[in-house]
Amino acid sequence: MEISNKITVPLAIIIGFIILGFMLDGDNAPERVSTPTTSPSTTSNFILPSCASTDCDCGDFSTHAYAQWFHENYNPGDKHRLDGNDDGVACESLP
Ligand SMILES: [Ca+2]
Repeated sequence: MEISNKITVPLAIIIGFIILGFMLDGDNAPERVSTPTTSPSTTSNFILPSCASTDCDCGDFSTHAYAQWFHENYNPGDKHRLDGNDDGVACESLP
């Protein structure tokens, strides 16, 4: 009995403080979660070259990034043959 009282009494005090803490916490208003409406831009600065409808060569692109962008988005199956060694990197020779 003595042991259980030594445990339950402090426990009751702690629970009392917790309940009191909730009661004194007047800020029960639900916090508004701001939902950003802006989505990350997925658009690219590159413009589809006119050769896209015919046949593009590495010479039609000014930079490797430009050729790579075209290769990944508009060159299915490497139909323009920009990736001769088929390693997924188009026009390695371009800067
Ligand atoms: Ca390549």
